[in-house]
Amino acid sequence: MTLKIYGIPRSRATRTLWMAHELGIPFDLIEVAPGAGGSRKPEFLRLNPNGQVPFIDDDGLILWESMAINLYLAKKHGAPIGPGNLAEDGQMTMWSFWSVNEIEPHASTVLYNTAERPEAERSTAALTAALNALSAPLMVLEKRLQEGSGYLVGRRFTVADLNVISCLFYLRFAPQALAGKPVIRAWYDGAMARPANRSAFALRCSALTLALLLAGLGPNDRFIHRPQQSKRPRDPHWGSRGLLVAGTRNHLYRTTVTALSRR
Ligand SMILES: N[C@@H](CCC(=O)N[C@@H](CS)C(=O)NCC(=O)O)C(=O)O
Repeated sequence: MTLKIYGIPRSRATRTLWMAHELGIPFDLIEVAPGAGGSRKPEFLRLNPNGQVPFIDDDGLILWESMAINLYLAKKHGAPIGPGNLAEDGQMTMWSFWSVNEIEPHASTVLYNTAERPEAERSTAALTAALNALSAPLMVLEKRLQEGSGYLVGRRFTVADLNVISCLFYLRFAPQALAGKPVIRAWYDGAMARPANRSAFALRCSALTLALLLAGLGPNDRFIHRPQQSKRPRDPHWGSRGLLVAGTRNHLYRTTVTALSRR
């Protein structure tokens, strides 16, 4: 049975979509928006009791947690993007755990306080503290990439790079975070330019994704306040070119418009 990926590109599901594109495997994207109007509906809570996306159904195997999903797919399909042996498996797991523990919480704080929250709710103190907290792990990353010829594991692009970059993505409105880190910068830019990344990320800008994002909002979702935002910095992965690519790529997906149709 074809792999089913639940989520929308404007969520952590992008990580899984990127992975699926890297592997070149067929999949169905079941477009479920995060939130009360989507992932927290009873039919989806039965599949992921956490009420979040992404989750997958791989021939009856239900998995949630974006990093675990990507590592599962990596192991299932193996090298080059997955591990070629147990040692690589360990290293890929290590970097993935490291990114959710050492990078993602602080990088999320950076995102909230540079773009995601309405300006009035942003905290300079929280932003500064998060950037400070990232300083040591980013040095670790810079050093590793220098030693590993620009990659984390096996001197090639793997799920480890993909998973870590998926967390670094939250720093896109705070370029100062990567100032003085030329190796990370080059590695990040190279990964974001990969055709598989382009295919997955292009859909973040599609009209359908945006409609579904709105459809997922429930009365308790804080995103409901977004219209109050006056200044949202330009998203480097957003723009007319993205919309064009999204339009032409849409046909590649066999899409079930779940969140909208069930509202
Ligand atoms: N640790 C989880 C986090 C998943 C998560 O927080 N997903 C968000 C979208 S990016 C979500 O579904 N939020 C909806 C909600 O919590 O109601 C993962 O990496 O998969």
